[in-house]
Amino acid sequence: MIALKPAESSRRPRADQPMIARSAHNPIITAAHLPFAGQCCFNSGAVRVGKEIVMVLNCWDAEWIPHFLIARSKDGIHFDIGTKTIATPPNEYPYIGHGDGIFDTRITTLDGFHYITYNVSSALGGRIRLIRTADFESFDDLGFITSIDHRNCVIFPQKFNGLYARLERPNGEGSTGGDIYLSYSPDLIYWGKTQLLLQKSTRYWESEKIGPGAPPVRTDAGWLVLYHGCRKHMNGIMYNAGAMLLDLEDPSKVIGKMRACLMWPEEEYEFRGNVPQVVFPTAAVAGNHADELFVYYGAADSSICLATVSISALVERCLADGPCLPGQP
Ligand code: BMA
Repeated sequence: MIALKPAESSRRPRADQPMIARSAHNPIITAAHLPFAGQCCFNSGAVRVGKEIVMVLNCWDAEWIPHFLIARSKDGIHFDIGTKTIATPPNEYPYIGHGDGIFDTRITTLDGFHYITYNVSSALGGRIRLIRTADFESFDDLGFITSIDHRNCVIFPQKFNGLYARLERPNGEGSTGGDIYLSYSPDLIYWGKTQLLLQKSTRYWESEKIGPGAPPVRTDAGWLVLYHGCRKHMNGIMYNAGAMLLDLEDPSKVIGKMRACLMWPEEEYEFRGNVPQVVFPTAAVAGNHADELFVYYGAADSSICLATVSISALVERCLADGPCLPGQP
């Protein structure tokens, strides 16, 4: 007779990624928390405003119509979710009724405002749109800030030589793109001086495409950027998370980058959902002490999760691994 052993938890410590810890409360926001009958919520931006964390919660109702709701939390885990949606997909071709509608919010606090970027689906490809708010009570729609076929746009919380800066990924994967670019703007609306920042494929776990995840976090050693990196395998595409460090004065310089994946799907809630095997970071905000980051990420396109990470450990790891660019061992 075979003796059956109890199942082991998949939350086992790993020697190669000691710095990221998933919250025991995960998933922290699911469809069950929504103020209406909903399908799911995922990939939502967040910022710290004083003692609160404010999230622009991206969720879909029972008719699969997208909503952006304002959610607030004192501990970063339990959120009070508002009922008023702050954005809806444009009501005309090529946007109306297409795909997920509006999704992937990110927030950057800059010059006394909070800027919310998000993706808008269309029959011709996705675009990025921008909202500005001072208080998360009233909102200005600043319109589209990219042409067709862009996604994953994060704005730096600081200007460089008088210009705003953002990281973005023109759409595409496989042989047709999937790399991260840096652009500048005098006014957050018109963008240019675009240059390639980081190509996919420096490591297998990020071989299919990469894209900026959370808006950059300023540290003494450089800009810490969490991003997603995907690999294609026999059962689809797996979304992992990585980290890189950019020069403080010149963010076009990658000064460090983790060789290993920071985080990859391991838990059941990251494997079971609308799109299995997805961890998708969208926010990195100050945690409970000076060295802690709260990382918010979407899991399996179905729920929102929290992980904590030590800023200094992440910075040290990026610097120790070096720029780690394509073609370098
Ligand atoms: C990306 C985005 C994300 C999503 C991911 C996995 O292209 O659309 O919203 O989490 O795919 O489906």
